[in-house]
Amino acid sequence: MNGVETRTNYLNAEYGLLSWLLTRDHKRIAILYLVSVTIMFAIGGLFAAAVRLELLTPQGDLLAADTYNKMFSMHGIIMVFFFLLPAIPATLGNFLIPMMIGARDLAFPRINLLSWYLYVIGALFTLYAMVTGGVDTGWTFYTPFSTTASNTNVVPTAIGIFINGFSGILTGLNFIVTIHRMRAPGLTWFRLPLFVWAHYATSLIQVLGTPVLAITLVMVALERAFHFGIFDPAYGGDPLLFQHLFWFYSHPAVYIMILPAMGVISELVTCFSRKSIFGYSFVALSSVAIAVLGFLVWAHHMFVTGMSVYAAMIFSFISFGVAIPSAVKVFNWTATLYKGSISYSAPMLYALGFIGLFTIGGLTGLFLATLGVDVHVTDTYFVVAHFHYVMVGGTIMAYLGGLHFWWPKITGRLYPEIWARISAAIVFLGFNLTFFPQFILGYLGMPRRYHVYPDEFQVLNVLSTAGASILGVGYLLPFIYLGWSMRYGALAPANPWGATGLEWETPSPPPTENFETPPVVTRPAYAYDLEEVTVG
Ligand code: HEM
Ligand SMILES: [Cu+2]
Repeated sequence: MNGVETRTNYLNAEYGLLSWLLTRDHKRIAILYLVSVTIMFAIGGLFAAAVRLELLTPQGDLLAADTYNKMFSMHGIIMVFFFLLPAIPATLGNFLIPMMIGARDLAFPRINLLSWYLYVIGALFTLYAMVTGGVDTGWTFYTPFSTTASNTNVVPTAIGIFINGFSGILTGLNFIVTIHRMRAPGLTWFRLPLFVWAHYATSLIQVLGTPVLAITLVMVALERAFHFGIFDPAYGGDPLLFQHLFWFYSHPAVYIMILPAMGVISELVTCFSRKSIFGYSFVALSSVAIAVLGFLVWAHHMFVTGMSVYAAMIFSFISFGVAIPSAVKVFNWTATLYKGSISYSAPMLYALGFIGLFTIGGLTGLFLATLGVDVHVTDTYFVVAHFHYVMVGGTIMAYLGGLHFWWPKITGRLYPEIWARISAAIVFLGFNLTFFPQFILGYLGMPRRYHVYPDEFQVLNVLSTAGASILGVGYLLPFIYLGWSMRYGALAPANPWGATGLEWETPSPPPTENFETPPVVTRPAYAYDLEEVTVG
């Protein structure tokens, strides 16, 4: 009993702040990220609260117009670049990928630590830009507003995002090399956990796409400082070029946010239905298909910018294509649940919530990809509702589900199941009350990014703000009880869920070197059916 507590693990192997700040252990770096992205999530959440409070009434009574612009911009920038993009890969991915493939660490442990420092420096730059005046361009930095009209801190914010971009590129490179080179004997590609496949595909986008964003931001900065005439027509530039470059990165980037989430959901769905995942290789390869196809559809964000109708039709058509691999996943999860012996533990509640919300988010993406519909709802709350369904209803649900699932492994403590289930229910209800009315608002024509609106939209906005308060409570509860469990939670066994996967074969929390003896893999992933044969 006491043995569990006194055994050396990555948490108690070394003491002191420096042992954390200079660590090369992927597990400790994952914790550093966990703390940092949580802080950023809280800051981004405060900006969201300001926006939602302003929208409680039709008048612009809480915030002045330009303050409101800064609030939603800083909300979007922090949430997208400093929370959604790194949340799952940098915390769960960092912690789990080496363990899931039976390795001691990532291929480049020092580069992993450097990635965290780049994240922190990028975040500090951006926060500095925010406290010294903020930025009002929205997270999309559209030109010519960002290059010529805005007199806010565009350049320092862009520098912060630029630096953070290198954090993502290096993490992606690290994952790719690790997954190629460091798999345990017997761990063939088609025995890899789907979480690893999803991160492999995500890493491809990070490495191939992020440099485009980085260069684009440099061009915005140069244009502001020197009027090179890249985007400014007055000097021979093209403001639409910015949107092409931005969305060439940012459409694939939405998959940097959702693919790791899908990886988490695959793990949860098989574990809590005690069945091997339906169509494993389709789920695995659909991640790669999404990563590749995601680079071909950027112009569906630009249907109303005056491109030719033929170009628009082609981009519309390809956008439908990119929905197919996502639909394959949803279909395969559902088929896995079918006749499964389902347990409704908190992580599974989050997974089921994900499937429902992501389906709504994805299907409304098809509405938007439909030319005629998009022209009607572009830049309305319909778009806001769509991407919140995928990014908040998808990514954050999966992140919370995964955090609960692997919490015993990470901390060596169990969390209180009842509280976790209550919170999952509150998050689900609060989420739908916040964002569903926004579909209707958008359909009725309420534009996004306005702080004053006609009276007839108030009821739906009040519902949305009320929902946001409930959602806030739902997010606050896990902070409290997960924090509590680190000290008072029951000690976790190595494999509290009876799950398959190498990470469950090592003690909770894992020793510094992950495995006492390097594992050898002899089975496919998710051999839940085989498990029963051997046990029974
Ligand atoms: C899978 C995860 C997805 C995420 C994370 C996501 C995210 C987003 C975001 C952030 C925006 C708004 C960009 C802005 O600020 O203007 C957006 C808009 C859009 N999304 Fe998605 N999306 C996803 C899936 C899809 C799918 C599957 C489709 C279509 C097949 C789609 C089609 C669109 C279109 C056409 C727009 C542009 C709407 C407009 O501005 O008029 N999305 N999405
Ligand atoms: Cu897109």
